[in-house]
Amino acid sequence: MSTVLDQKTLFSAIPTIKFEGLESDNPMAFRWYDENRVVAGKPMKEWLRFAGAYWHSFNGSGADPFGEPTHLFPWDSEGDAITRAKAKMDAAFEFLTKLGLPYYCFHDVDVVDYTNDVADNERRLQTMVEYAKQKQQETGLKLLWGTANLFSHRRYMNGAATNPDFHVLAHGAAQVKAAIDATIELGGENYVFWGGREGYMTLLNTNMQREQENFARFLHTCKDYARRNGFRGTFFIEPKPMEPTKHQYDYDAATVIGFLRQYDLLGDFKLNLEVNHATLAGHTFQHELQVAADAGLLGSIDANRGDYQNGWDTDQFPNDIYELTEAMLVILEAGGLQGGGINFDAKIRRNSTDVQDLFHAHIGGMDIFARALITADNILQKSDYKQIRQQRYASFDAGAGAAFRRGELTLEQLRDYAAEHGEPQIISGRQEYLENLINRYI
Ligand code: XLS
Ligand code: NI
Ligand code: NI
Repeated sequence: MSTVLDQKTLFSAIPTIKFEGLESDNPMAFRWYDENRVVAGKPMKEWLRFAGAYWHSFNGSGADPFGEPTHLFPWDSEGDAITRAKAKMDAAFEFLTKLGLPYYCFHDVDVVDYTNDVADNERRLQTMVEYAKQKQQETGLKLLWGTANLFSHRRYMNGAATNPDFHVLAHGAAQVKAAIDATIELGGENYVFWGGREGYMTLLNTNMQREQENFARFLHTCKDYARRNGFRGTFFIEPKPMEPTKHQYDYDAATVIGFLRQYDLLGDFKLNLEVNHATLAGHTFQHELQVAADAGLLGSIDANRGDYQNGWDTDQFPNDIYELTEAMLVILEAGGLQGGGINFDAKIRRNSTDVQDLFHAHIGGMDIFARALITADNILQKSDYKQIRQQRYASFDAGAGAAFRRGELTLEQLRDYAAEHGEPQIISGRQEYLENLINRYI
């Protein structure tokens, strides 16, 4: 069956997606994601808090630098901006509801077309916020986070908050103000800053220090506005090392944490970590999660995966059980995500043109996370995984090792310990054992 373009909404022929379990061979059912099943003391849906991404699923046309759109949406065809935006929102809520996704996320410009007129854009977004509020009430869907797109418009070609031109920064601020108003109005639980063009193309024309100071001032100003207006959620920074900009300031989790600390933003901001951004930065996803968790800043996730044969942000739907089991180990040990959830920042391929493709993509993504959650919980509960890692550091738990940790040993005393105790034993890191253990529980 292929795309039905003459229907009012695209998704009316698709049934509600249900959990059918491992015996099922129905591609339109969940095999692992059983939202109320309790894992590690909480229903799955509370650990995972899945969200659909407006931009990929309802705006992503399949166009690429070499080709025109392949995803032709019925809501794009008729009427003025608000009429089209409402038709799109009807379809979006129908889709999200059929999948049982509890949350959604959007950028301002995803919801309704913007012009160059600040006041007109505010009115458009406000109209759509009223409409979304009604839809949220009808369906019980909630907004995981809102954000403003400060990277697509040509004015942002040199950045928004880090633009060398103050006038451009002010336009970015106008968009963020309206997006924060919308987020508050819709009861949004978080607000995201992804700095796609906050960075530089060449240092030859860039004063990095001024740009970073402006960036920090901008974030403070946005945060103060939101707090004054009653926003109690968390702000997330989403790291990404490059693309579209050659070098982005929010390079990776460690860089962002340093930035937040330097500019006194730690109290209000946490991290939104994306799988494909981690790999672009030369890290594993697990690494980024662990860095954030260790700093107490593990806020939210943008779920997707890269293509490991090429180097860009392909935003494919997650399907790597090994990668996600390791990720869920970190998340479970950290006690879960702080305020956030799992947003599918992923798009179906340009040549995936059936209505069902978008469903298959999300079903697969939700199932793989559910399976990873169950697997990771089993590993933590039933295996010697935790014990092995703890044991590796046991020499610091007592005696001289513990004294060192308490700061009681001088460099001379450390030297004497080495001299007295001779050569240390060779102790295995047992990597292959642990890798097999993960596979055994999968
Ligand atoms: C792009 C980013 C973007 C953010 C939201 O690479 O992942 O989609 O999540 O602006
Ligand atoms: Ni993202
Ligand atoms: Ni991305």
